[in-house]
Amino acid sequence: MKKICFATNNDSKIAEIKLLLQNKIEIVSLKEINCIEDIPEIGTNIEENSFLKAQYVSKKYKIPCFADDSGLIIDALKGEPGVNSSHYSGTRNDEDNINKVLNKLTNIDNRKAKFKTVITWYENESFKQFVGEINGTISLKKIGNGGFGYDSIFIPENFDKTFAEMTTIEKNIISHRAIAIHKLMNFLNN
Ligand code: ITT
Repeated sequence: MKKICFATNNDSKIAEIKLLLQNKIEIVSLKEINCIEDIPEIGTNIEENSFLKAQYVSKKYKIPCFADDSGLIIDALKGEPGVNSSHYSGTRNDEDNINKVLNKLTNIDNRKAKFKTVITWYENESFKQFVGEINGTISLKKIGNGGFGYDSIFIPENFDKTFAEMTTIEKNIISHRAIAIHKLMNFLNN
């Protein structure tokens, strides 16, 4: 089976993606290829950062690789936190980031938002990108203990609970990441 590196330092993303791939692909982590340095994420949008992570790892470590860059895009905040989702509050702390979002949305009725994932596949100097999106709303407060990141304030469309109230299997049926991964799998199978 071909070994592919998933260029992320986020263990929750690895857990979600391993469940989605069901051993159809052997994933190696950054630690397993001894990539312990910070990968520069200096792009101005999610597409660019996804590309930069995949390109950096594939070129330097000579391995086929994919990277996932994701963001929460909130209508009433003109698309924020978007590409800045991981450090929206000025720290990389999930609680701080969530509190900043909830504070900014105080007394705002329009709570529409979407999660977006861009996966970049990079191999032998060529690349391809796959996008997954899911619409939803931002809850009034944090609800649920599962998931990671902004999961406890995101209620996907047609549901009445947050991602953090779902199991990983439930989230994986509908999530932005799952949509992008299925597109990557179709591409790799062809
Ligand atoms: P890598 O760059 O190492 O993959 P990261 O956690 O920095 O890990 P992103 O830049 O893609 O990943 O994530 C931006 C932010 O969005 C970060 O705060 C994540 O916790 C959050 N996030 C990403 N996917 C999410 C999801 O499915 N549910 C909730 N929050 C998510």
